[in-house]
Amino acid sequence: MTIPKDTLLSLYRTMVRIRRCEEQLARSYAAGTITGACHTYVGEEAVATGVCAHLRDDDAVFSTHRGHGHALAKGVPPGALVAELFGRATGCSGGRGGSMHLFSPEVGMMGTSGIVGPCILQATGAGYSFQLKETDQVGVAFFGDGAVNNGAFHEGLNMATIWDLPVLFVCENNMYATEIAFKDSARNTDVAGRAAGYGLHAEAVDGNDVLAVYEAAGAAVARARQGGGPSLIECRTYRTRPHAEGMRDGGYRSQEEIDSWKARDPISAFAQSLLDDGAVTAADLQTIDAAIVAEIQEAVVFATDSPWPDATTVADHIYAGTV
Ligand SMILES: Cc1ncc(C[n+]2csc(CCOP(=O)(O)OP(=O)(O)O)c2C)c(N)n1
Ligand SMILES: [Mg+2]
Repeated sequence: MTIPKDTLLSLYRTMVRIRRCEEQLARSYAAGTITGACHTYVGEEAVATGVCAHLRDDDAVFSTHRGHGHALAKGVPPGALVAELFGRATGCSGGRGGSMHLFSPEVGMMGTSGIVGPCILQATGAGYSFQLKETDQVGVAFFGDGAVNNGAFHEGLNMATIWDLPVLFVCENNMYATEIAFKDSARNTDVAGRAAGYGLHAEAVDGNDVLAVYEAAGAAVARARQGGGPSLIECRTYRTRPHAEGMRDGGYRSQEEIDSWKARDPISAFAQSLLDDGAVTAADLQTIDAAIVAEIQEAVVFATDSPWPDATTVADHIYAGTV
C-alpha cells in the first residue's frame, strides 16, 4: 500500500495531538482542575487514528469511557474537549457532560459513555438507519475487551451480520478491564476468532501499528460503504497509564509488562519507520510536534478563560423541546 506523504503526516499529527492532549488532561486532573473520572488513551493512539482517518463527518462513532482519543480523531477540537473536562460552557457538551459524555454530532462524534457495551448496539442501530436511508454512511463502535462478554456483543454482531449493515466494530483489546486480565474473564480471548463465528469479516491487527490499523479499517469502511456488510477489527494494544487517573497501577500487572509495551510506543515506532523509509524528514515531524504543543497550550487557555455554564440554563437539554 502506497500512502501519500500528506496522509502519513496527518496520521502522525493526530496521534501526537491525542498524546499531548491526554498528558495535559492527566496534569489537569492531578492539579484538581478536572473532577470526575478521567480515563486516558495513552498507548492506544494508533487505533482511533487509523480508523477515523477513513471516516467522514457524517459517519457516526459511538465510544467508551476511554474516548478522548476517539473524539479528537473524529474532529472534535482540543479546545472543545479540554473545556468540556473543565466543565466550561464552551465544551463540546456545554460543560455538562465531562469526559464520559462527549457529544459532537456535527463531526459524527455520537458520544462517549460510562456504560460498557451499548456502543456496539448504538453503532448497529446507526448502520440500520443508514441502510434504510440508502446512504453510504458507516456506523462505528469502539469498545474494549471488557465489552466482549456483554450481551450487546452477541446481539450487535449477529444483527449487523444477518442484515449486512454498514458497521465497523473496533475492539481495543488492551488485555485488561479495569484491573481484571482478559484471560481471567474469558476462556477464549481470540476476539477476532469469536467474531468470525457470527459470520462477519473479522481480523486481528497490531493495534500499536497505525498503518496496520489504517489498512484494515480502510478495507472495512470501503466494504461497508459498498453494501458488503459489517467487519470487526481486533486491535491488540495496551494502555500505559492506570485505568483512570488517580488510580494505582500495581498488583494486577507487572512493571516489566508495562515497560515492554512502552518500548513499543505507537508514536515513536511510527516516527522511526517514516524516517527509516525516508518518507518524511525529521524537520517535518518537529514542525508537527511544535504545532501540537502550541495547540494544546491554546486549548488550555481557551478552556480556562471560558465561562461556566449559566446556572439559569440548568434544565436545558433534559427534555426534548425545553431549549
Ligand atoms: C455495564 C458496565 N459494567 C461495568 C462497568 C464498570 N467498568 C467501568 S470501565 C470497566 C472496564 C472496561 O474495560 P474495557 O472494556 O476492556 O475497556 P478499557 O478500560 O480497557 O479501555 C468496567 C468493568 C461499567 N462502567 N459498565
Ligand atoms: Mg480493556
